[in-house]
Amino acid sequence: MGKKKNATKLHFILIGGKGVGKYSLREQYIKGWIAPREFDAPPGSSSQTIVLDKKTIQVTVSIIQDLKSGGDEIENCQGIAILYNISDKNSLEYIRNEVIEILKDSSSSDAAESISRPVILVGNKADEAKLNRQVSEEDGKKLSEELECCGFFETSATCNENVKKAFETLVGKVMENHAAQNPDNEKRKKKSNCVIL
Ligand SMILES: Nc1nc2c(ncn2[C@@H]2O[C@H](COP(=O)(O)OP(=O)(O)OP(=O)(O)O)[C@@H](O)[C@H]2O)c(=O)[nH]1
Ligand SMILES: [Mg+2]
Repeated sequence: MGKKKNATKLHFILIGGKGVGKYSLREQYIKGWIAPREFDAPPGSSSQTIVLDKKTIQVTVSIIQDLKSGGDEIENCQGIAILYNISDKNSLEYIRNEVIEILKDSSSSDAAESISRPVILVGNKADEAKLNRQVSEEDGKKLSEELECCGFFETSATCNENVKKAFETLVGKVMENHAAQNPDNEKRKKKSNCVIL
């Protein structure tokens, strides 16, 4: 459709430990589809076009399965969603022990400072909170503050809770940064629109 022609293209990545719900969260956000429990997820990325604040944005979401070989995608993305599973405390430890290190720029020793793209922290499987919670909301918040995330959300991919809100916070933050970095572009666009009209 013509609408897609001028879409801003954003590429996000999902990172997290085994079975935290990376595929389910992505499918829920992009397709509104709940993956069956034992579904063998195909590799690759998934996209959708959204309109936020009157801007058309094509959001592509890729899953990083292997931290060691995902370097290029991590380097080139505009936003990162780090996932853990609230019913598996090892999945939070995995972020502390493996993920933070991979996201760091070699130039800085401070974890938060060195992650230059917007990051959200997502505690998935919130629907299991009553029966199986192993990570408190406080501990999730604490980690998100340490990493200076632009958002922290407990989500349920299965029940479609907070999924859209989490991704759109990331989209909003990236767009805000773009606008702050290119204030002239925004003005110029508005001006040229006036001339055309
Ligand atoms: N209760 C509950 N189960 C979920 C949720 N999201 C995913 N699951 C289940 O968790 C399991 C793993 O989900 P996936 O989406 O395959 O997770 P993944 O992170 O891609 O898994 P790997 O690729 O194996 O690391 C599946 O059985 C899903 O049905 C959720 O929000 N709530
Ligand atoms: Mg998967």
